[in-house]
Amino acid sequence: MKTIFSAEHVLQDVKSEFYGGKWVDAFEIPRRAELVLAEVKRAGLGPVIAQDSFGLAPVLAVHDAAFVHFLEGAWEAWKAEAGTIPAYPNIWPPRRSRMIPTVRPGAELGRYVVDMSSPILEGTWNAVRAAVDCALTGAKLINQGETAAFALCRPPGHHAGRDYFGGYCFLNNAAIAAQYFRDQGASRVAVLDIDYHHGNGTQDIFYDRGDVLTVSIHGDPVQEYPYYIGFADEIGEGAGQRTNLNLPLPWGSDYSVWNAALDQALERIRAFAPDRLVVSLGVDTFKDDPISHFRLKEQDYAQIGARIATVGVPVLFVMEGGYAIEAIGVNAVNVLRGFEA
Ligand code: Q9C
Ligand code: ZN
Repeated sequence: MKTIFSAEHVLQDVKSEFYGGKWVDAFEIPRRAELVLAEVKRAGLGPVIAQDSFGLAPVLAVHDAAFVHFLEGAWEAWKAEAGTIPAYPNIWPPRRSRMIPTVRPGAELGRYVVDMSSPILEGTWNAVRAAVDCALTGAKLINQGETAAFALCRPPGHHAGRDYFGGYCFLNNAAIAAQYFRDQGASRVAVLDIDYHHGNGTQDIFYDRGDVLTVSIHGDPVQEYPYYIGFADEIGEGAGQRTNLNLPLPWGSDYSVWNAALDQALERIRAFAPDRLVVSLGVDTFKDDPISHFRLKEQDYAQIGARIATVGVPVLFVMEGGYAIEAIGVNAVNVLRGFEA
């Protein structure tokens, strides 16, 4: 399969993360994507191509316009007040706030970001747009007849909602691609999120819609980011009733436990009979991941890919998390090779 990769990902280059009450070396770093790319090439997965430009229309089909324009101008507004230091919030709106716009960049940041893991830097907007274009280019390839494509997106996207960002994510690459499939004629689209963390942004975006099935296997939100959302009783609402499936698992889950959840996920996806499948491909389920607590091994990822292939619909793989960087390439590419085997 083809891999879509943009060199512009390096523009999102965070040095430190506030983690466990301390500033530590950042986990979501440019080297992640470079190592996945190196393994794609080493393994001979297929051609690596650049992204096309799709503009903002497909982004605005998913995200709130004021939010998108905030992200677009956030660095310049912040720089004018704070200078060229990373833009972090130090305040968030309390529940029942009226959300009246302010003229202060820090207050606007707190309005839109949910945590401290996703600072805005000078190059953030360009990196984010390139990642979206990688996902859309993969979707376009599939619409042209490819059975699968790998959008090597960075920064990741699945924690970004219609009007918020966080968890290293800014715009929701997978959700934008899923909506693009709908707008280009697919009747039903499924999103399978196998990142260790719940795909809260994707769930939220499609929660009241019956045309996009969202399924996520993830660390139980009583223990894990993004907390607050991702519980098993969240099934969708309105027209989206029963088109959201959450499969939370406890810390320490190994592949036998995880694979049983995948059984349920695939059964639901097959019953939905989608025209297209988007896989939010995080490999932070790996046993050595520094911020996660599942126990999957290198070889398990090939099994996952093979099992996803049994659904028998075209699949767009979209890169999400994975922070054990010495293994991220092998684990991600094992899914893709397992799919093709
Ligand atoms: N103590 C992705 O994998 N920090 N995002 C959690 C928990 C945020 C992960 C800290 C983790 C976000 C795309
Ligand atoms: Zn994750």
